[in-house]
Amino acid sequence: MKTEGKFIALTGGVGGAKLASGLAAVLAPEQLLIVANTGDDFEHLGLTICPDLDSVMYALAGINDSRRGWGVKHESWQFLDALKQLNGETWFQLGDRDLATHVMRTHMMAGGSSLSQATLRLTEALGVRHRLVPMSDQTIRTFVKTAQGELPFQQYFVAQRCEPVVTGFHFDGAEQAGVQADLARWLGDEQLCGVIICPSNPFVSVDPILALPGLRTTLAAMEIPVLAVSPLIAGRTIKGPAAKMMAELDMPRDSLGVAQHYLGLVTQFVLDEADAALAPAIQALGMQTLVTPTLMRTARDRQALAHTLVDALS
Ligand code: FO1
Repeated sequence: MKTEGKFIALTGGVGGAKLASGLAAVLAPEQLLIVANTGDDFEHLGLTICPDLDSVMYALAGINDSRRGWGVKHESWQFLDALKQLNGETWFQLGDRDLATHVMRTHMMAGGSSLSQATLRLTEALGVRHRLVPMSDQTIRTFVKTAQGELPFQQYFVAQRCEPVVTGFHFDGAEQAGVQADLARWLGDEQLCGVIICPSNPFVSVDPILALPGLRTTLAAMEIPVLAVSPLIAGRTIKGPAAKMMAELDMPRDSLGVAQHYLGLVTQFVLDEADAALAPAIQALGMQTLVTPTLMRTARDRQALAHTLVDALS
C-alpha cells in the first residue's frame, strides 16, 4: 500500500466502481476520496434511488453483483414479484436487499439528513472504510436529448434500453448546485497528488460532475495532474452505451475521441495496450499517455491498474 499523498477519484457506474475498489485496495482510507455521479438519481415509488453511489458502495463493500453490473449479489426478488401482482411499476428492478438501501436512504433524508450524511451512514453500516461522497448535496438530474425529445436518464437507460439516438445531454440543477463539501476541501488540500477520472461514461457519468459550477476550471487550473482512464478498449465499452453515444454524436468512436472530449482538463490519459497505436495522436493533443492493461476482470486486475495509476501520479 502506498503510504503518502491523497487522491480523488471521480466515478460513475460499473467501470468507476471497479477502479474505485482497486484504488481502495492500494490506498489507505485517509488517502482516497471517491466521488460519485448523482445525475442518474431519481425518485421512484417514493424512494430516492442513487444508482452510481450504490454501485460504488456495493463494490467497496464486496457485495456487488458483478455479472449484472448493478445491485447486490445473491439478490432475491420477492418485493418485485409482489409489486407486479399489485400492478405496480416494475420496469426498474429493485431487489429485496437493494430495496433496504433505498428505504434507509429515503428515511434518513426525510428526517433531515443530507445525501452525504445518508451515504456515510450506509457505507459505515456495510463496513466500507474509504470515504464515498455524492458529487453534490443538491439535486441534479441528467436528461438525455434524443431524436424523440428529452428523456429523464433512467427512462432512456432502463425503460428504453439506450435505444433512442442521442443528440446531447442536460444536467438539470447543476448550475445552482454546489460541489460536495469534502470534495471542495480535498481540492484545496496540499497533500493532493492527483485526480483520477475513472473509466466511466464521459457524457453521463463524468460530465455531470464536471458541470458543477467552478469544478472544471478549478481542476484545469490546479498544478497537480488530472488523469483519465479511457472507458473504451478497441473502440468498445465493457458495459454501457458510451461507444454508441460517441457514434451518434459524430465523434471518433475510440480512446482518441475520449481524449478529445477531455481536452483542456486532462493532463495524463491512460489507454489500453490494444489502443497503443492511438498514443501519438493523443500526445499531439498535449496529454501525456500511459499505455497499460485497463480491462478489470479480477480483483488482481483492478489493483494492478490502481497501482499503475498511483505510481504515475506520485
Ligand atoms: N439497470 C437496468 O438496466 N435495469 C434495471 O432494472 C436497473 C435497476 C437498478 C436498481 C438499482 C440500482 O442502483 C441500479 C439499477 N440499474 C438498473 C442500473 C442503473 O440504471 C444505472 O443508472 C446504470 O447502471 C448506469 O450507471
